[in-house]
Amino acid sequence: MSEPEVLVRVEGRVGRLTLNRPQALHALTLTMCQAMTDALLAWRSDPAVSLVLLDHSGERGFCAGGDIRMLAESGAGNGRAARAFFFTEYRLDHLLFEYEKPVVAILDGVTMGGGVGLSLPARYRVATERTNFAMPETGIGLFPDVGGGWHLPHMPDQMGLWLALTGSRVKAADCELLGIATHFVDSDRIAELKAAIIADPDAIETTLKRFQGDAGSPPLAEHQDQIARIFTGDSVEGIVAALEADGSDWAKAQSAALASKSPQTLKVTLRQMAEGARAPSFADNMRMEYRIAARVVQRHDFIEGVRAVIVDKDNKPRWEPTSLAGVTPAMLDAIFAPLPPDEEWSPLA
Ligand code: QUE
Repeated sequence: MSEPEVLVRVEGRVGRLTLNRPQALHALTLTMCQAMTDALLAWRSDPAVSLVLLDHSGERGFCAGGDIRMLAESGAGNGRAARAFFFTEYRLDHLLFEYEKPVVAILDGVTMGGGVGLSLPARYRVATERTNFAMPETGIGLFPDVGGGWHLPHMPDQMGLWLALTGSRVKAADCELLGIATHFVDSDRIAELKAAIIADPDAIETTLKRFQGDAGSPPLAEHQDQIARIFTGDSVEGIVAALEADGSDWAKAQSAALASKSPQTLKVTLRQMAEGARAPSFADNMRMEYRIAARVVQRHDFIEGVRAVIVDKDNKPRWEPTSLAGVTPAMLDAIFAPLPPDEEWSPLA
């Protein structure tokens, strides 16, 4: 018997979900999403469980994202396994979003893509000095899914759109600034924090206060006004032009980042953020994201992006279309169009 990919158990009155796929930085598989969903459904009505603790095993990283090799292999074929994964993963993200019992997520290390989808719905989100947060999907021709269309536009001063388009990585202090982290605890006190939560889950708020450390000042604050001014409007071309007009070293670095991303994905992402900001509910946003995912996973840029960044690691993806001008409104309309009614995403009943 090999180790389970998620450790599921109840300790005291705490339901504990521990991501346990350290060889892949705990990147999510369908099995992991199903195991977490089953446990959360059982604990929802179990009076013996009063709080859920979400963490990872071992030293490195909370969760790198999804099982991206599987998704690309499936997307190159009939896409069925990829759609099944997204369907189940988004139901899990939604279940966490609607969960009545408090959830505590410990973001002690890499927290990207799918790991963001699991943790942002949690009521308490604990960062450490090892937290490394990003939505890097534009770099592999995917898009910032797992609820990105809902969470990112709700961040202050367009900084969520900046995260989404550039794929930038941020540390704990910026996570506090962005509202990603509710608390900061030094990583060498995390084991003690978990023990304290398990010993008295009802005291979660006072426990977190007692362990609260100092993340330092957020480097992103220096660029907050620039981001608010530049990362706005209804076109990626407009953002690129505003960066050029700004001309600062920081703006040049952002231009270079955008120039390396999939033009298709940049335009998909901007439209996703605009539609997600208007979505009446998280479920409506997830229905939109599932439509996008079902299409994008079978398109050239995702398969090529995974080849260049994950498989061959040459970091030289050949995007198609090659330029923003080549990505037409008709292409975007096809990616965002409703699916046949029997293929649409729906939340768990
Ligand atoms: C964008 C992504 C992912 C990524 C890199 C990107 C992603 C993901 C991984 C990843 C990283 C390390 C692993 C692994 C997967 O990288 O979703 O199995 O060991 O899971 O630029 O979306």
